[in-house]
Amino acid sequence: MVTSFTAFAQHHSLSSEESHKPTYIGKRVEYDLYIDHLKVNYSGKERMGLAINGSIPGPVLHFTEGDTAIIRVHNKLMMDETSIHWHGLLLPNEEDGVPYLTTAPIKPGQTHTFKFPLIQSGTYWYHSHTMLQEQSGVYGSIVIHPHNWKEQKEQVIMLSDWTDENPHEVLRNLKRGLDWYAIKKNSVQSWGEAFVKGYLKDRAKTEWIRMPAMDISDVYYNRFFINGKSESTFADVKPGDSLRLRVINGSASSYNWIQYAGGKMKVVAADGLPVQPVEVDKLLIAIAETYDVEIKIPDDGMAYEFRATAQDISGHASLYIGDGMKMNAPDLPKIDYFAMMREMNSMMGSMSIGSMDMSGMDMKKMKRMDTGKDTSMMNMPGMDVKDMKMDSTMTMPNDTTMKKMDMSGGDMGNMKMENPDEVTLTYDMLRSPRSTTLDAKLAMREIKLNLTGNMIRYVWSFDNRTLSQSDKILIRKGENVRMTLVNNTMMRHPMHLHGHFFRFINAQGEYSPMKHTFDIGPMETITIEFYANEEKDWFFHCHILYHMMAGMARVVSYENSPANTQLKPGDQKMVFKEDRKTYLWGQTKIASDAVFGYANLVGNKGIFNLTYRVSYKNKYEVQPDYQRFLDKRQFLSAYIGADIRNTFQVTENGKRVDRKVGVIGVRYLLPMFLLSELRVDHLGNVRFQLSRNDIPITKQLRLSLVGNTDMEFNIDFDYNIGKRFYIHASYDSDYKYGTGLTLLW
Ligand SMILES: [Cu+2]
Repeated sequence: MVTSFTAFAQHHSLSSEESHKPTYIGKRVEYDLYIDHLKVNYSGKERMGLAINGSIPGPVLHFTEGDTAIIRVHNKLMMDETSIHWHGLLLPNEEDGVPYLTTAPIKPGQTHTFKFPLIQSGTYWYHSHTMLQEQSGVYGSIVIHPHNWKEQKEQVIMLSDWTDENPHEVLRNLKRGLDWYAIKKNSVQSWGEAFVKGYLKDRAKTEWIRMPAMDISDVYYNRFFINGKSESTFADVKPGDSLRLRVINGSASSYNWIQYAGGKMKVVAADGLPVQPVEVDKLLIAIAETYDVEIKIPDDGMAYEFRATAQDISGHASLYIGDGMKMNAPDLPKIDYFAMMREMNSMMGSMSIGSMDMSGMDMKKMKRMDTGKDTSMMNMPGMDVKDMKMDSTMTMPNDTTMKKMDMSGGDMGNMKMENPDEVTLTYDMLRSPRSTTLDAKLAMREIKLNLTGNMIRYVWSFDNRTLSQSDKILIRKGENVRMTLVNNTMMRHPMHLHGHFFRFINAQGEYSPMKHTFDIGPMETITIEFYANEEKDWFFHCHILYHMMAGMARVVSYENSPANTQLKPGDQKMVFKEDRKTYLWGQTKIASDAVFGYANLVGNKGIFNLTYRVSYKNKYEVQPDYQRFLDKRQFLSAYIGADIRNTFQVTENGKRVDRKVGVIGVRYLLPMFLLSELRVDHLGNVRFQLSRNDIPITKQLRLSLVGNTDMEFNIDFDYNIGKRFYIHASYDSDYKYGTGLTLLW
C-alpha cells in the first residue's frame, strides 16, 4: 500500500508534506451497508428496486484522508449474490469488490467486511459490480476530505437514471433491437420523415452502408434523478454563499449535461483530484466520472435550478438551490437526428461506400478524410463536434480546443436561448496543478485497443473480441503503461480502469490531468499513461452497464503476481462468462389467415432460428435452422436446418408442392439491410431469397418484404401500438391476405 501511496502522491495532486505522512494515521471509520429489495414508485407504477440501507441512492460515506474504512456489506437479497466496488479508490486488490475477479461474491445472507486505508481525498462513489444491479439502485457516494480541509459548504449531487423495466429485460430488448425505445424518444428516423424533411438521400446512404439509425443513447428511461429525486430543493444556503457541489454520474447508461441557472460553475476537481479552477456554463459528465464545481448563490434570494439533462435530451432532473422563487436553467434543444445523420454521411462521403460498416471500420480510410472537415460542421445543429471528430490525428487547426465543444444547440427555434459567450467544459481545459509526467527512465509498455461493436446485434467488444473471447492484458509492476484507444464505433464510451489513476493526455501536456474514467467519442483516439505500481488483476471496461455486459471489458493483469487470497480456483472463469449469455425472443402473429412467427435463441456467435406458420385450414410449415456467423462484422453466416411444409397445394401436372427437406445455405447481409440467402436442400433444389425486415416507413409503421426463386413472396405491414404490440396486415403468395395482431415476446 505504501508503494501505491508514494507513487500516487508523487504523480498526483498531494502536496509533498502529505506524501511523507504515514498511511494509517487516521481514525477507523465504520459503515454497515444492507443491500435489500425495495418497493418503489417513481412513475405511478410500483416496481421492485434494490436499495442500500433502504434508500436509492445509498448513504453518503464520509471519510478523512488517512482514515481506515471498515465497511460491512450485508446481502439481504433473497436469491442473488451481490458486490460493492469502490469506484476511483486506490486500494488493495482484494478490496476492489469485483466479484470473482478480485473479491469473493457476497452470497445471499452473507456479510463481507471491506477494510482499506484511504490514501486520497475527493469525490468518489460505490456501486454493485454484479450483473445489472447498479441500474436497480445499488450505488452511493463517497466523500473523502483532505487533512487540511477548509470548512466549506458542500452538497453531493448523485446523478442516476431509472427505468421501470427489469434491467435484464432492457438488455434483451437492446439485443433484439426493439423499436420501442426509439419510438418513445422520437429517434426512429423513418423514411417518411426523411422524405418530408428532405433527408431521403441521407437516409439511403446510411442504409447503404448497413448502419442502423444512430441514437445518442440506447435506453429509454422513465426518470432521471439527482440524489434519487427528479425534482427537489436544497434550501440550506444564504445569498452570497459559495457552495461546493460534488457531482457524480452514477447513471447506468446516461451521460448528463450539467447547468446552473444562477451563474457560472467553477470546476475545481475532476474524478476526485483537484484541477486548475476553470469557470464554465455547462459541462457534459460521462457515466462514472465525478466533478467538483463551486457555485455562488446569487444575492436576490431566488431558488436557482441546478439541472442535469440526459445527453439525448429525453429528460432531466432538477435541484433548486435556495428556497425563493424558482428560476429555471434554459432547456437544451432537442437532438436533430437527421442533421446528425447528414453530418455522419458527409464524414464518410470520401470513403468507398459499401466497404464501410459500424463494426469493422477501417481506420486508414478514416484518416484520409482529414481534409473532409469543413466549417459547416461547426454550425451543425444537433451536433456535438466531439461526436464528429474523426481521429486525433486530424490535421485541422484548433483541433484540441474543439474537442468537446458543444454543438448540441439544436433547432433554430431555440437558438435565442444560446449565449455566444457560453463556455462549455472540454477535456483540454482540465489541467493538473502539478506536473504528472512519468519517470522517463522506466520502460514504457504500449497497448493499443480498438473499441468495436456490432450495433445490429448489440455485441460490444475491443478488437472485435468480447471479454469472454479474449485473454488478459498483461503488464508488469514497475513499468510505465501507455494505452492508446481508438473508438471505431459511432457511440461514446466512458472507459474506467480499476485501482489506478492515469494521465489523460490532453492539450495540457506535462500537466495532463489524472483520471480514473474518461469519455471517448465516436472515431476518437485517446491516450492514457500510468505507472504500474500494483499487483494482480484489475477490471478495465466501458461503464455503460449494457455495453459492459455485452462484452466491452478486459482484465489488466500484473504478471508474476501473488495469488488472490479471496478467490477459489476457477472463480475467474465466472468473469469471463459474463457476456456469453444466450437470449430467447420471438414474435407471434395472430392473423385472419394463420398463426405464424419466429423464435430465436441468440448467442454472440450463432443463432437458433425457428419460423413457423399454421393456417386454420390445416396447412402448416416450419423451418428450424442453426446459423453461425463467419466474419468479424457478422454479415456472413452459414446455416443448416430443415424445411417442412404441408400446404396441400397441387401444381398443374397434379404434383403436390409440399416438402420435407434438409437444407444448408449461406446468408449475407447486403447494403440496405437486404438479407440474401442461398440454400440447397438434400434433393438438390437450389433457392435464392432476398428479404428486408422492419423498414421504418413512419415512426410507427414497419414494412417487411420477402421474395425467392420458388416464386414465393410476402409483403407485411406492422403498425406499432405499444411496446410489444403491432397491428398487422400482409399479403402472401400462398396464404393471400391476412390481418391481425403482432406480439413480441
Ligand atoms: Cu460503451
